[in-house]
Amino acid sequence: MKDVVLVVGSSGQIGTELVIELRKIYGNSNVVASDIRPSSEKIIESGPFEELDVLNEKRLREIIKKYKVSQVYLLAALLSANAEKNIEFGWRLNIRSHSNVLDLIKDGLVKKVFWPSSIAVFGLTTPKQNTPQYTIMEPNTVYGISKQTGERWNEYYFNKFNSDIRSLRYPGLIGWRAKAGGGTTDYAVNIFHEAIQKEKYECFLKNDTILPMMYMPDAIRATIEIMEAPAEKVKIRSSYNLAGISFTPKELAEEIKTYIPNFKISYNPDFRQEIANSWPQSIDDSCAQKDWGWKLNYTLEKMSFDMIKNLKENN
Ligand code: AKB
Repeated sequence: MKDVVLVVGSSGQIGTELVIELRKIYGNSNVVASDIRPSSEKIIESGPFEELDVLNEKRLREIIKKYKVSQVYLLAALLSANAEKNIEFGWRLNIRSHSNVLDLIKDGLVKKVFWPSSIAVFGLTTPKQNTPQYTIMEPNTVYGISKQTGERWNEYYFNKFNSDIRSLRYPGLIGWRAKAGGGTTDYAVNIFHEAIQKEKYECFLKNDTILPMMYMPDAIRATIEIMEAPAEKVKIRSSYNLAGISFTPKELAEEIKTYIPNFKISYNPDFRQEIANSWPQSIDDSCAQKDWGWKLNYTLEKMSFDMIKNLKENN
């Protein structure tokens, strides 16, 4: 019998793409999409969708029982920029959603959980280049602190209760199916939309801000690969570094200009600059490569080509 999977946060940037891929693997009726907001037509029409506020533990448990769910992907969260604007809700959502889902696995209701961490777990005192898996971690954003707390809980639940929780420290994610939602790395998604629609973009980060990013097909593949890996290969139970590709807004704009020659970028840094300054510029993901065979596919060039092609064809 195939596993039944619940995706919490199916209307967001990752959920929109992950549900489609998981339905190809597990079958449409075995992947339950859920969100507090409606999901895309493609998701609602191709399989089950449940309205869910993940803070409502009773309703979460009802859905788990109704579909006999065995795996949960928890994607609901307030990202770095939005959490700074609403610190109490950011903390409550990010922490409570995580513990509601971890308790499902502790209570034996589900077998496996995926929970995303982020490069936001690092801070100003972390080495910025080739940031190691194990290093100083002093995050200074609500989002980063909540992710670091979550990582500690993941490892604690694994050691104490043998809970099979798997996690990746995502870099900034770039995809064409859904808009980015409230992060510091959102510029790298917005720039493509505005380049195509208006041939210009005002960036909220400085031109030379280097951040690690990843194209969504790589991120979705990494997520499914770590979830499908034999349990003994998942040696790190807090969260794995994922490197992606590191570039600046200026370099991305140059790449976009090869397809849209009239494209113009200007810079007007805001509060998100400070968040970006506290994050690593490049990441060492050799543990993910060694433990469960992770390999990146998309370069900056390949990603930009694919983003522009898909945005033009699908708008
Ligand atoms: C954000 O910018 O907040 C997120 C992240 C790096 O986790 N994209």
